[in-house]
Amino acid sequence: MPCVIDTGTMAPPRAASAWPRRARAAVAGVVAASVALGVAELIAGLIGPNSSPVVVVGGAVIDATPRPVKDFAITTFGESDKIALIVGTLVLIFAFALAIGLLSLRDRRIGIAGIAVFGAVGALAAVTRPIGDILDTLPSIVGAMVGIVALLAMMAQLMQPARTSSGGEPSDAGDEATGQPAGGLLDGLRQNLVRRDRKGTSMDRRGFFIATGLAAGVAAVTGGAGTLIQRRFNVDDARAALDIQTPADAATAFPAGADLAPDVPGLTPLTTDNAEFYRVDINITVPQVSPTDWSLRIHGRVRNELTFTLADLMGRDDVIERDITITCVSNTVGGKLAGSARWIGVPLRNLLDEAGVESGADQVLTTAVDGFTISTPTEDCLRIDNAMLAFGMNGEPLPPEHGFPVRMIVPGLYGYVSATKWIVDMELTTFDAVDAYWTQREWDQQAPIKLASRIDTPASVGVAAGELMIAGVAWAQTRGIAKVEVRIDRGDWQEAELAAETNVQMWRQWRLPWRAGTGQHTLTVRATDQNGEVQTEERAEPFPNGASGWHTLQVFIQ
Ligand SMILES: Nc1nc2c(c(=O)[nH]1)N[C@H]1C(S)=C(S)[C@@H](COP(=O)(O)O)O[C@H]1N2
Ligand SMILES: [Mo]
Repeated sequence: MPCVIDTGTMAPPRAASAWPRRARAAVAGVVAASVALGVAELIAGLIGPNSSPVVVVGGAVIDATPRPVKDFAITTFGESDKIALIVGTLVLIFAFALAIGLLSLRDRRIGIAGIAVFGAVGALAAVTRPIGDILDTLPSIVGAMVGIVALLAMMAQLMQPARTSSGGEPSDAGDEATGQPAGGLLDGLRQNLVRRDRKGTSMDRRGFFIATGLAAGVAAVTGGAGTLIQRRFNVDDARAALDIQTPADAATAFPAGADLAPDVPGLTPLTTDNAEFYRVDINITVPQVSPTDWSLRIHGRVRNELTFTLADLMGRDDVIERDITITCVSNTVGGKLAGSARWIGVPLRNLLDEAGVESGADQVLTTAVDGFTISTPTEDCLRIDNAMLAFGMNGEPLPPEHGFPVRMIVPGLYGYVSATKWIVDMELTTFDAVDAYWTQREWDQQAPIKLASRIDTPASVGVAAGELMIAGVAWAQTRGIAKVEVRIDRGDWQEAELAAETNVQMWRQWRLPWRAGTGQHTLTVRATDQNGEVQTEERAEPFPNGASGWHTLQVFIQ
């Protein structure tokens, strides 16, 4: 490139405050991209939030991300992984837009092509989403078209032909001042650009700033209006209007001593608040499913195809309420991707019995509105007590981010093979016939939750010596926890006190008093389930069927 000198720094002092032409071109690129995104949001507001280019491109990126990168994102950003993705996508878009602006200085066709590519990527991502259709390409296409118009309008102001031919534009003087040869492509431009009088220059600059300001205004208004209109898809009000009753077959009251958290600061509460519950799914925005439009079809290898509305499910007389812990397979040793709630729903076994599962249909394939699929062994759906289609969570309708209006819960199986949120379809099929979302990506077909224990307290740093409590939770779903042991430094295993048991499908808290001396200590925990299985020390990463190993914590006591 012939023109690599930063005119802003090389120019004489008087020009230092002025906007160099290239800076303005870069701004034009970024503003044009903002116009494209804003207009696209507005149209997505008319069509549906799943057509927003940021959402569809982000979704496509999530789907295409190789597993190690995804694991890295989950472990690095945790539940902020989606925010990280959006920020990352926007940074990329604006870097691209900046380059488009600069290249438009050479040739406007590059700018046009650049924004067109930008629109094409959005349109392609939109149609190839699992739930995408051709209409979903509109926001990207129209957004890109308006973005191109905006870019051309701004560039036209930036490249006003000369009015007179005396003097040079201060902000462009740097190129000349440094004696850089005006290279090939830029020759024509420079003839137009650098030879102007002061008056013409300031007028041109004013024209550019007016055009850019107008475009930025269009971006803000369309983007803002789009975001507002998209709120009409929001189901918060419809959700608030639903009344979730405690069913006759309610969860049993917790026995005394089941929840040690009130007495042990830092210990995970027995029941996780809905607002605190971990969230893992493939979506950038939370799917909004209208409870009145919702229905679930049970079909495939069944004798009776059935369809249920939410009212059908809520009105049944076999509704149950149960305390169940659910866990993500991506949870690392000692990780927080687990939570316990009081779920209300209809036993899966009853629904499948009514549908009449044909023999040989070994897989229940469920599909959600986000296009996500989960395969669950039919046998587990029938055999595991309290496997259910849930519509209530801790006395409320399911929160939108946890699958409103209906999700599946199967105690003892990792979420990706059991916990379909926003479920709309249930097909009885075979494992030979189809793979679900994560099994297509090589995670195991069968994924029972592994025996696990975690130390929640004390904290690693900032704790003073004295009488402390080591405490945490352990889970061995459907088998139950029999024992938790803690090892302090190289000492013997000491048996911790277990909280009273609620049920074998829920985690169990434990605690061990510790007279802590100053210095560095290593705490290790292991659990034993009610079948006598001792938690393995052998370390395994989450892929392909869940992490294992003892949770070890280094604490520094002051
Ligand atoms: N529709 C849908 N359901 C889904 C997922 C998803 O991406 N989409 N993720 C699954 C995974 S991997 C887990 S661990 C659980 C998490 O449920 P939670 O977010 O309510 O904790 O939801 C499961 N159900
Ligand atoms: Mo998960």
